[in-house]
Amino acid sequence: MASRPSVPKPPSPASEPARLHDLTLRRGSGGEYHQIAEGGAPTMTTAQGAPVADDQNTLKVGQRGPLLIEDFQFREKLFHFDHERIPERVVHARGYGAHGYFETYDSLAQFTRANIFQRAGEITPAFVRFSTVAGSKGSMDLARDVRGFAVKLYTQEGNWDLVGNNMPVFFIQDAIKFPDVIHSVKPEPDRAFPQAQSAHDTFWDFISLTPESMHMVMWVMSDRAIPRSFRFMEGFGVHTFRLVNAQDQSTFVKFHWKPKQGMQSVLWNEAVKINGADPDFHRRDLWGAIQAGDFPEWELRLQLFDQDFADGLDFDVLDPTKLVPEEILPPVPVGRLVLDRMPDNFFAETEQVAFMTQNVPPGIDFSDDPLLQGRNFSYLDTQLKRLGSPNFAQLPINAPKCRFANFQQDGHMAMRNPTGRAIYQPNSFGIGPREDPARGFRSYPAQEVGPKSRLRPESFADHYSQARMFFHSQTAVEQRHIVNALAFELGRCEVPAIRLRMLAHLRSIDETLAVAVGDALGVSELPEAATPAVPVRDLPPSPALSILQNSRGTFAGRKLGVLFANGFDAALLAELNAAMTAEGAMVELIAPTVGGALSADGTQVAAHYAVAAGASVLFDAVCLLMSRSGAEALCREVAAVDFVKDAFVHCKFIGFSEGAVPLLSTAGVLPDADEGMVELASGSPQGFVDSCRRLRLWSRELGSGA
Ligand code: HDE
Repeated sequence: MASRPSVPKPPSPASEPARLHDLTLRRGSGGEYHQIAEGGAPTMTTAQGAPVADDQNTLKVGQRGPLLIEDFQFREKLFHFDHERIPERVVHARGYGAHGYFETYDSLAQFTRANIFQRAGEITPAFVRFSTVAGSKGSMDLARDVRGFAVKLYTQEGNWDLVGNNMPVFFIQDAIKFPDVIHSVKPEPDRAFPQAQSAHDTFWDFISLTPESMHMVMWVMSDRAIPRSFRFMEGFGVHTFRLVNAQDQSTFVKFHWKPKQGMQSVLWNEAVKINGADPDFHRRDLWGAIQAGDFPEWELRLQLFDQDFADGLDFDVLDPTKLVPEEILPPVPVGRLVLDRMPDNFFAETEQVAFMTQNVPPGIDFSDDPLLQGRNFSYLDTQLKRLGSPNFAQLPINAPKCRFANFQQDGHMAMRNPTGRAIYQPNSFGIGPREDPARGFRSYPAQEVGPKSRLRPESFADHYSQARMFFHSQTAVEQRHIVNALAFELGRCEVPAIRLRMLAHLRSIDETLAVAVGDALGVSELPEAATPAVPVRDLPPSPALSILQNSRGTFAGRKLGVLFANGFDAALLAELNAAMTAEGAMVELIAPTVGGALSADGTQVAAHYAVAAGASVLFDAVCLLMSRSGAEALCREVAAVDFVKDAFVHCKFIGFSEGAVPLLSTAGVLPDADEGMVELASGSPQGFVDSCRRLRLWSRELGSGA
């Protein structure tokens, strides 16, 4: 008698629900769900689980067609492909995320009952997405733009999303202006360009008609808008929030993320070239660092204050175009965020993650900042559009990691419906979750009175004093970059009246700034200064706002690019590599071809890049190791000459062996031009590493007029 075919066993109820890809990839060891093809790979199936015999050819009549509509396998495959795209985010479309954790230093129970801040050493899983704002999903990483810094903390009392930026202020004071500022910066609708750029008429038209944006514009024209890496930028919650403790007492709070790696930006000329050499520069950097085990880390610091402190300030803490200088109120470290794992799948995690400002756990609450209040509407709304179903919170990347229970049911793609007969409260069946007044979220009972109105508070009226403070807080090098950025951006505006309107604002911020930008634009006569609504005040500079005044004096986390050619000193290369590794830096090798080059002692060393693909803009410092004849051969390669020229003009430290001098000469760089040129010989690399800790030799830029 023929034996009965074995029947696949159903999954045990305790196991995770069987998903298509689990069936194929994870539950294969039991053998219940699918056959294993020859070679041990799981058998390909349709989405319905039918094994696929031929994935190379459609079902046809004869050999040459026509196709048959009964080919369900082909139709399913194309149907799914046709629907792969979802709408990109209307802002912050281009982003990159990573997993990690937050570690609480000490209990903050005095200020908040938020579960995440109750116990020293508490570890909370986190997901962070960095982004640019204006560009679409496929735009380049080094656009001059604000960077999003969105953190999802999966706390034991619900997800807390701190949806911040790498700048502590914003363009507008009221959420009703958000579509306007974004429409102005996005590609102009009639011509559909420029992509991922603020350097065009509509952006500057809007800005020049919106004095409240002046402070933010100074940030966006500064080097903060062209960071070297996501790893080297600060993050800010921007708005004033509240912490609320168990006694329902409120403390105002501003959130700051401080990178352990220090801050660093690139030059504009470099950014433009990076966008060509590697449009994914920031993505690749985060990916590379995490894969190499060099986990980026930020410290969370809080500025905590009460109403009396707020009343004593000369601006309104509800105004998102203002910051509280760290010198007035130093932020207190309360924990650290570490990113240590890349997503398994970009779409499932980074693309489908849904950040929402309204995701706050008990103990964290909102202030009346009108921008924040508006955001609390927008983020939920946008998720429905983008993810297509009210069940987006059931996606693994969005689902809380604590227990959750409610009576929400059905809708597209419902994967987790309530069980039992009664899905309402109150019910007398004793079914389902109940409220918990003691543990549950209670809004801070702020007293709110006043007539309904559409008014901007008078306390929001000073648009220039902090813009001026920001400019005065920068070093001469950084101020010069701001001037150059404004001249570049306004120079790309075609309407002269827009340039002049901006110059009028700049005069109200700082006269020397306006004159420098006016000169760079070739404007012979500056317009009258804009008339501020309230007198501009001369605030003390805040050194915390400068990148260069806060250098950490380390090359850790940075990258050295070594251009080497035949006849190089292999021992010197090994020493450099060892010294850089000890510093916590990475070394990548560039040679005439990826095949590498032959050392003086006859060893062939392979390269990471051919010189045409390994531009020096991709590195923080460079070395040139080669014999004279190796250098002479490279002198004929434009990419090799540009490598040296760019590294010099971008103020990078350049280590070189004596043999590289012909290449330096062809690039127009004197071997003893300045202290940034370091001749290397075997036994000497540590001195070069020490120099690299300064990151850039800025005096070179001022000297060269670059
Ligand atoms: Fe956003 N913002 N925003 N924003 N924002 C979005 O939500 C919005 C603002 C920020 O990586 C959208 O899921 C309004 C300030 C980040 O997924 C949308 C206003 C700050 C991200 C939205 C602001 C931010 C977003 C689009 C003015 C810094 C990316 C996609 C009232 C504190 C999050 C989405 C991610 C994304 C609305 C202003 C940061 C449309 C209405 C201020 C980092 O909901």
